[in-house]
Amino acid sequence: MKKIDICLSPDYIHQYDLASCVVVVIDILRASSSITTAIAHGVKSIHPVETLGECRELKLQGYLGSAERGGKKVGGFDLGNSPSSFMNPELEDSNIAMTTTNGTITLKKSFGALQVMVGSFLNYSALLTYLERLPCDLLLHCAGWKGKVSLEDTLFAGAIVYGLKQMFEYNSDLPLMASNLYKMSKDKLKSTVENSSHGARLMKLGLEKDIDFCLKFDEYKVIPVLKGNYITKMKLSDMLF
Ligand code: 3SL
Repeated sequence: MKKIDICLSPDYIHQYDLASCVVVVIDILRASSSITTAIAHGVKSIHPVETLGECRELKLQGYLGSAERGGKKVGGFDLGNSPSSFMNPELEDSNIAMTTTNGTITLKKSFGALQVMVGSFLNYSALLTYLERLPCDLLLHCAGWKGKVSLEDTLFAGAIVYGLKQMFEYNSDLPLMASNLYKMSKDKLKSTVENSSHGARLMKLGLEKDIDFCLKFDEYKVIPVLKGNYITKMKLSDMLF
């Protein structure tokens, strides 16, 4: 039977055999929500990079630059990491280089998997419909915060496990723990996430609207997928079944 597991932070990714599974990268606040929004609004590609220097380099080559550190947009770049900034029609067909505190590192550390995609509440049902039919093992890779575990990412990983019912065998106790967390919190997502450490950090920065948006289910039907070293919209021909 196919197996499902959760990696709670990119610092633990060495414990998993990436080559044998599909990976969903999860950074609910806010990178995976922003990437989903960007791809849904017609951005052609997002190139995740780890450092500000790499992002600057790509900007010099003609990419738009999106850079966030500690929740704030970094000066000198075109965009920060707010989902709403990726709804701009002028971004249609653009190529964006992106660096964020944790999300882009999590993406980079997922390279080498059978397939890597981006998950968020915003594309929850589209993602589940795809994952249900996967012919292989599945790993939910949470971004966390600087190597530590984040409530909102674990919660969303739990929402996926919950939504997939018993289609995958649990490969550790984490799928059960995360789906129990989701079951406990699903009727009070907003207050749960606002009380998380990163939720509180974003609240202090006046970004409550971003939190509200990132917790919306099924705003979009797209699945952002990694092709080579960039993320783009999944097409029928990318599907593994
Ligand atoms: O850690 C990240 O990658 C970001 O998503 C953090 S923030 O929400 O932009 O502060």
